[in-house]
Amino acid sequence: MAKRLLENKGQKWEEINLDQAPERMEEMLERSGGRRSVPEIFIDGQLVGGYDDLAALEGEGKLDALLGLS
Ligand SMILES: N[C@@H](CCC(=O)N[C@@H](CS)C(=O)NCC(=O)O)C(=O)O
Repeated sequence: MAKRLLENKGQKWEEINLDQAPERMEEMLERSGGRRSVPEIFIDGQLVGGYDDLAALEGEGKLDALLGLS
């Protein structure tokens, strides 16, 4: 759902799949402040959170600005 939302906004992203790159789990925990659920979404290196956080930003009309679209 996160990918669909970002795709609909014409965004590209780097996806790190922890199933394929388990060695990056520690990095994710550091960058997410210990959050273990996936996805953890970052925009310009800043933690947004999971899909629900991304969708909340969209609902509040704040996502486009974060993405540099407005
Ligand atoms: N609130 C999060 C929930 C994400 C979530 O529940 N992800 C599941 C996989 S689909 C997960 O990581 N479960 C393992 C865990 O919570 O440690 C979101 O909207 O992204």
